[in-house]
Amino acid sequence: MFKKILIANRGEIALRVIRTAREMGIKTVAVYSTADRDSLHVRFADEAVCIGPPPSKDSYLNMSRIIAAAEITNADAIHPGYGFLSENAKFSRICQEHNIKFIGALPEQIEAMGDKSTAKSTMIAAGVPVVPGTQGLITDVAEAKKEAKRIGYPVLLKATAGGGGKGMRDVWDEKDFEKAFEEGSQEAAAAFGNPGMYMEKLIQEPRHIEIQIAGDQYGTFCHMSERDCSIQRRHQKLLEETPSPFMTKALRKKMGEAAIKAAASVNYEGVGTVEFLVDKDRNFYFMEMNTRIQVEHTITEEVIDFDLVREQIKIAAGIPISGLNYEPTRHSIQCRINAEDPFHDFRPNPGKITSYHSPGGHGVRIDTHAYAGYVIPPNYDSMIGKLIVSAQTREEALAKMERALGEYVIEGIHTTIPFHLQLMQDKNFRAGIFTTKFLEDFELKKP
Ligand code: MV4
Repeated sequence: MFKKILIANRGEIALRVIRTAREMGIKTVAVYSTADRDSLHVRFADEAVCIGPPPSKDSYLNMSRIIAAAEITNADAIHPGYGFLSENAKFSRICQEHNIKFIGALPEQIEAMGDKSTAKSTMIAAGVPVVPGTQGLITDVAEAKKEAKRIGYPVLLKATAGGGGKGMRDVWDEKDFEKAFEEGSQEAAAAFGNPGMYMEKLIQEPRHIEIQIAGDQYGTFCHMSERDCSIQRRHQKLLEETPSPFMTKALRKKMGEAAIKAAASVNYEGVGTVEFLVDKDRNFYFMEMNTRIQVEHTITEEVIDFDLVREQIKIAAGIPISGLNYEPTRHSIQCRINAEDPFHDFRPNPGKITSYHSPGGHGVRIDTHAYAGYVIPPNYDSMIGKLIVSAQTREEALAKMERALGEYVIEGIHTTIPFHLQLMQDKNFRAGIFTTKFLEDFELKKP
């Protein structure tokens, strides 16, 4: 087992990793930018190394400084958390070259899943269902138009370097095809330095349901239930829950098996997530695979009673997994608490938390780095915490979430708490009737 893990991240996820490492008897090293001097991850780690100024590119994304910090502290592994370098193939490779175990995917696995069009071809070969569309990239617009006619409008043009919907364009009529293609491709080139585009049939009113999986170094895999992440706003998830209200036992088994096929096709090692779109008839289609621990991993931990970070560390250390698949035994919901003003277009709102009181009681979990007096720096993600509740049924979990949100006091900044409180009142949400379009039509009432 590792003796010392460096955590190449900040905020709640850095704390999350430190907690499990301590339980496993593993020492921790925090790295931090000058903006994060007073952060809890710095205080809770056994050692801390300042790696640079506030901009991410000079600190949390600076590979040579992070490797240097690992070398001077004698860390034998690096946990990248989510975001930052967590899905960076080059960083995974550099860790390998320095004999430091990257607690995440191997470079080849990250590369295989990073390019969406390539990933899709890999899935077709592996027998994982994908949305009908072009095989590979669009090189000839006239050809692509013929193809669009064959699969039938509406179609969706996607950037192969994609993520966050950048470069994506839906096309409802042949006359709009060329313009959408040019615009999408230009947007992708500007955002990712890669103009490559491919095309799919547009799935209307889909749900976003993802499957948590794990694979070890010996080719054993398991699936660990699903998460419904349909409640998103401009590709930012705000609430996740498991089980999905749309799930059936039969569908879970089918999607779990497909997720394992997807992971096995790239010899995946570690914990990962396979994202699917699910249509109204419960057809499901591979969307992408995330080769990292995700923000929403917590709800899975609650319903299968399992520490996913511990599993990540064990797999990286070469310990085999059992290969048993998991069924949820409870219902869990996570609300993301962001320093944003929901009444002004979710505008980020960094600053000082003047007072802080967090909810508690049975079935309530809070993963956060926030405290009274903490100053949220403007340089990073606006998520300051996650409120997770678990109960025997969805009804009980909803009631508990509403109660916990009501107890949560964060003063000095605006947060997404009022948004979540209103969401809990929504009739369709309460009934489990929602798709990825839900928040487009959701009307927030001014207080
Ligand atoms: C789609 C789709 C409909 N049809 N693909 C959004 C981000 C990206 N990685 C894939 N996305 C979508 N792909 C087809 N063929 C709708 C979306 C989509 C979406 C997916 C999941 C969660 C929220 C979403 C919001 C808008 C669009």
